[in-house]
Amino acid sequence: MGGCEQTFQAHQSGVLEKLLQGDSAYDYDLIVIGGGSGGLACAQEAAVLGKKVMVLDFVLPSPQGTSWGLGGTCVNVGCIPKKLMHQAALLGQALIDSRKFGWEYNQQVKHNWETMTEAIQNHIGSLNWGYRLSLREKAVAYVNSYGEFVEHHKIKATNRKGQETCYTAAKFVIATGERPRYLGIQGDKEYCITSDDLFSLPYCPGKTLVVGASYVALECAGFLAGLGLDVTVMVRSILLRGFDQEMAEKVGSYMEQHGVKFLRKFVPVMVSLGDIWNSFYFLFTPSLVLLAIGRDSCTRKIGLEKIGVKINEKSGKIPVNDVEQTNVPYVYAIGDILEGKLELTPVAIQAGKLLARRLFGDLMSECDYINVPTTVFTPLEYGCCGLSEEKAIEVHKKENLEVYHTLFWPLEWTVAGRDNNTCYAKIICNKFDNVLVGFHILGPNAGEVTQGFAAAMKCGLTKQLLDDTIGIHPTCGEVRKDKTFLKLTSIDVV
Ligand code: FAD
Ligand code: NA7
Repeated sequence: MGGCEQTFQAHQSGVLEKLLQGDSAYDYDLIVIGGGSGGLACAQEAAVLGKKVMVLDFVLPSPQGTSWGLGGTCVNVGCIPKKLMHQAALLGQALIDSRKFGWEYNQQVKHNWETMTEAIQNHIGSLNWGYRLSLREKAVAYVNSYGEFVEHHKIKATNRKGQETCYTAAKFVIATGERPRYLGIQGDKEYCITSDDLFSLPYCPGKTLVVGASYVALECAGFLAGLGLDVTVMVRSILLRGFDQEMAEKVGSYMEQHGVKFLRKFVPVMVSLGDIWNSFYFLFTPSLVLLAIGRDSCTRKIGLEKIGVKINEKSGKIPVNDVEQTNVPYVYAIGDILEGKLELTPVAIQAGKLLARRLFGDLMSECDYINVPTTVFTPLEYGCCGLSEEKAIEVHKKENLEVYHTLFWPLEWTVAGRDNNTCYAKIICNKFDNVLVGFHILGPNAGEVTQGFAAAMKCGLTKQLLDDTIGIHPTCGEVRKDKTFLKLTSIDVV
């Protein structure tokens, strides 16, 4: 229909032959580019469903030369080492508390960075190995090469030695994640490190300047200070952009009370050996500068323009529809590179698994990106699910909302003599149906507490149901009769 010219062209380019032969004309049913949280979940699920699958994973070394094994950001330079270092800092606090609980010890207590880092890196090594094993067991072909589209349905894989091999597939999933951004000022790549380097740093960083004020910056600043280091955070504007600002300020003030310094409304303009000049041109001399100023999507050097996959030119993110499909129908995308979605490991995993089941199984359900819980592992942990107060007001309007809050003192902190009137929980409800649209908690084990609330919110938790729920005593998650959430009114001073 419509003339034969395009048919001749399709014949000449080989497309027609492939169309007639069906998917069997390709080397693989599915090639996944990126073996991180999302990519591995998707590849393994597709293989379990009987498909021939390949995963390409390649780590370009950081400007400081750091690289790592299979598993992506979370396992190697994200959630896992970060939470373990947070735990190391919490143990330091527990040691202090322990004396109040009767523990007596004479030895001088000090922290050994090298011992911690080696133990964490060994654990990561075992996880890398586990992933390789798991791929082998499921017959997923793993290729440690950099993938780049060269033409429709065809990818070039370049290994460490520069050897190139091409592979074809019926479908592709892009799961290439993000890498830390640099400032683009003199000396930044030479003298600064990022989270990509911190967790395997072979020496104790000493006096540290953290540039940036989002969760990666505050978490790193928090555990470094918890390990006894002199830490300053350079903040351009606000803390924890995107999170509830009342909670963000409380996170910051707890850190400040516990030894972290904040340089507000500053940006660095130049870094020279050991020194950093900021926007007011005074000199700061830390032993280490850690940049945590955001992350760039790895989408600009993978040949997307060759096959016509659209990206947001400004952010580098890939827009997809509700089934994670890009504008090129056989190419899908998941994880941190998605436009407008949450950058979290469980989100990438869920999206990857469901995508494979929709493509190759009989499942139809889509990934639900609403009410995804998360936790910021700062010294005072902050867990949340649903909307921040600012976002709730934007979406539902202030007059349609009711906000309840409570301060609490964890039992474990009482005998230890730790801060009273610091741990805090807040819920934001729709005035008309009483449904919770936001849950926020600051306190120990905030992640564990928030997970349960997230399940309840998925079931449509209301304030009434929360009041009717009997708590587990004594915990931070309970909603006790004497500590029930109070309505936040304009006369409340929090
Ligand atoms: P990634 O896990 O980043 O995987 C992408 C992989 O693709 C990488 O291995 C990369 O090297 C590879 N790759 C890139 N380009 C190519 C190519 N062309 N060819 C072959 N391979 C390629 N999330 C949480 O849920 N909880 C946390 O506590 C948490 N903490 C974090 C702490 C830090 C410091 C950071 C940086 C992130 C944290 N995250 C956390 C976020 C989480 O790590 C990411 O959301 C998650 O890893 C995203 O998974 P992904 O599959 O999209 O990409
Ligand atoms: P984010 O969430 O993108 O935040 C970046 C932070 O760095 C934020 O506080 C910015 O301040 C600050 N920033 C950005 N550029 C600069 C410059 N030039 N100078 C000083 N400060 C700057 O980044 P994260 O690394 O914390 O996290 C990104 C993702 O990685 C996250 O979603 C996780 O999935 C893991 P601002 O508020 O813009 O003034």
